[in-house]
Amino acid sequence: MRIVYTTEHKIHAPTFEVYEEERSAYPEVPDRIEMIARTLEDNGYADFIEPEHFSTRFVKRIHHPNYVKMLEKRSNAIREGQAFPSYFTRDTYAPITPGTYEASLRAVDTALMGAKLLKDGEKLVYSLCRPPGHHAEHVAMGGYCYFNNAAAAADYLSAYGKVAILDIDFHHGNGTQDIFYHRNDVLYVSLHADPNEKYPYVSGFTSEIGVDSGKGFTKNYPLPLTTTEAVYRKTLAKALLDIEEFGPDYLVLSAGFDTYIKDPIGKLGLDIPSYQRIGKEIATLKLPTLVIQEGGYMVDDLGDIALSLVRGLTH
Ligand code: Q9C
Ligand code: ZN
Repeated sequence: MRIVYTTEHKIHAPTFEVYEEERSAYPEVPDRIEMIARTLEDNGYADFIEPEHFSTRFVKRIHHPNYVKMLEKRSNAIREGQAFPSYFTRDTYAPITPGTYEASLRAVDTALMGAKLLKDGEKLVYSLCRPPGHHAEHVAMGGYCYFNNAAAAADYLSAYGKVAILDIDFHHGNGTQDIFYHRNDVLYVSLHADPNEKYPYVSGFTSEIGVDSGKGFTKNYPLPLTTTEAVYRKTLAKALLDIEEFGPDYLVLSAGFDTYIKDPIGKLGLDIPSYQRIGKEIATLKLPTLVIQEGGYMVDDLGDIALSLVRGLTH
């Protein structure tokens, strides 16, 4: 397994989010990726590669050019503090800091590099993207996300075949859904906490199935907060059937670890060994697979969770 990683994610490090009118510590910290990288390396997954610099043309295929320009300008203009540009943000969970644009571009590069390796014949690649991406919509940031890494990778791969995106982050990937809602060459399937209860609140319902020729190519599986591993895997089996029926050439796995039982933001009934079993089930698809890092906030355990998932995907 190749691992795509760059230290440049560290230049994006917001200090606070706004939550219920109060400032609170920002949970999407650089240590998340460092922990995963170090644990994988210590356990024999040491084939690290730096992402190339891809053209921003790839970003502008999935985000409005004005949005891309805004993020560049606002990041570069800021001297201290954080900005929340009203028109282009969905919530108060994606502050712009001086390093946000550069780091977000490098996260997209990290995803695109993985996509390129898959296109060139690699069977499993793990792109250690940070900041995460699946809440980033065509014209809006939100939920710790600025550019949609998984969407960039899926769009890149769609030139070479049919692509399925399986999103197992705790939260619904409203951004990824938004970007592919009208398309039938990229299937988006998501398992996530019931949006009646959890962020992003306004999307991720079963009634959202796509639009125009994209109708039927979005599939949402909202889960109750009491979901156990058994229920989770039963739902995953349905999602995998959707993917098999679609018959893709590539799989992009939006891997968030905030479904972990000890996660401070998400949490469903999954423990560390659960991820190995989940990985094993996903591997039954026998598809070239690109893992894209999304959320997961229990920093101390993120490495072990990633390792567990990778063991499942590779055995
Ligand atoms: N302070 C991802 O997992 N709500 N984003 C947090 C707690 C926002 C999560 C509220 C959650 C966004 C990529
Ligand atoms: Zn999440």
